[in-house]
Order: sequence, then C-alpha cells, then structure tokens
Amino acid sequence: MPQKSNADHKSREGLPDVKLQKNEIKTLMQNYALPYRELMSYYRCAMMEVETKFNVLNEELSLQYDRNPIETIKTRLKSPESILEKLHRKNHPVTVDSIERNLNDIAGVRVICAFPSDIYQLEEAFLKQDDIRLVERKDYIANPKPNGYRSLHLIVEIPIFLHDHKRLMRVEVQFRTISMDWWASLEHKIRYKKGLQESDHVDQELFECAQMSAELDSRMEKLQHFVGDLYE
Ligand code: 0O2
Repeated sequence: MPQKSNADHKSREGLPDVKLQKNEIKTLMQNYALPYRELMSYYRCAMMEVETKFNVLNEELSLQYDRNPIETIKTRLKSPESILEKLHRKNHPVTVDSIERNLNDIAGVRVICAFPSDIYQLEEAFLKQDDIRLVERKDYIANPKPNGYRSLHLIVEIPIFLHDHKRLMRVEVQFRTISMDWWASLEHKIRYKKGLQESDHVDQELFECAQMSAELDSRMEKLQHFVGDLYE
C-alpha cells in the first residue's frame, strides 16, 4: 500500500493567486532584469559543465564495457513560475540573491541510465572528480518515496570559469533508469491532470506500477549479467 505523506506530491494549495504571480514575475524581471538574466546564464554554464562531464564518462565507459551506460541526458532551467512558487512555499524573499542562496535546483541535469548499477557507477565516477563538491544526496532508489518514486538525487557545487573570475554554482543531478523515468513522467502527467482530486485508487495503481517498474529493472539487470557471463 502506498503511504500517505504531505511531502509526497506537491500540493497546489501553496501556489499564490495567478494574477499575483504574474505581477510578481513582472516585478522580479523589471527590478532585477540584468542580475536575473546573469544568474540564469551562470546556471546554464554550470549545466553545460555537468552535461559534458557525463558525456565524457559515457564515452570512456562505453569503450570499457562495449555499451553506453547513459541512454540520454536532459537539462532544464527552472522556470520563473516554478522559482516563484518554491520561494513562496518555503517562505523565502523574492529576490535574485535569495534564489541563489535558497534554491538548489535552478539548474537540473537528468541522467537516464540503462541499469540501476550504471547509476551508482556513474555517481562514483562523477563525485570522484576534484572540482565537484557534494552538497546533498537523496537515494530514493534504496529508499523509494511513499508513492513509489525512485531516483537518485545529488546536489553538487561546480566551478564555472568566467572571463575574469571563477564562480561556484549548485546543480541538481537526478539519476534514473529508463523505467524509473518512464514511471515518473507518467505519474507527473496523471497526478497533475486538471481537476484530479485525491484518489486512493489512482495512488494505489501508481504505487503498484512503481513496484512493477522496480521489478523490471531488477530482472533486466539480472539478464544483462547473465548474457555478460555467457560471453566472458
Ligand atoms: P521539476 O519540474 O522537476 O523541477 P522541494 O522541491 O523543496 O519540495 P526537494 O527536496 O527539492 O523538495 O525535493 P526532492 O525530493 O529532492 O525532489 C525534487 C524533484 O524530484 C522534483 O522537482 C521532481 O523532479 C522529482 N520528484 C520528486 N518526487 C517526485 C514524485 O513523487 N514524482 C515525480 N514525478 N517526480 C518527483 P520539482 O521541483 O517538483 O519539479
């Protein structure tokens, strides 16, 4: 049975009135147009750095193992609406300074892997790099969320080198298998469908699907080892 938890899926009750939100975005953009754009551009640079690191690891590991551990890498910059919603929800001031100080997931890199063990191997290789500092780690694969969500989340700090100085930026890295990503994408679509009320039936179905997806990951991984052993 899925366990109920408030932290489980984000409540929309925390969202400020839509008009107010639009005004606040306008104010944020007007008052802080340049610093906001500058900050977002630094986050984009940090995402590029992290993405490149994973592309390099993928290239190197594919030579070693004769297959790519990474299926795809997706990057996203948090939208002004989501930034505002999170600042409100966490009671932080709506300023550019506050965004950088209080939010860790403005820059997001999602690494989609073939098998669960690829995730931990990539994590280790990534965190070994001496310009990366681990800020926070949440292993929702070892400890899935009560709704069934699985993924490994890291918050890291990485330097970006600008023309006259170095800046440390925080990036959220989410590692998922294809199956974890498929579940999370569909769960998000289903859960946030307009007008969907709390539904035990939907929660139960999604939870069971998450368990099936975890089982598939484990069977596929075993199969991969079996085939690997055949050719050793
Ligand atoms: P988006 O659009 O991906 O940015 P908080 O965000 O502060 O409430 P925290 O600690 O940042 O909490 O959250 P956590 O647990 O590290 O998870 C943050 C991100 O993980 C979410 O970002 C989602 O991308 C993903 N995630 C976490 N739980 C779930 C879940 O139950 N279902 C799905 N589909 N995704 C989940 P955002 O900001 O919500 O969205």
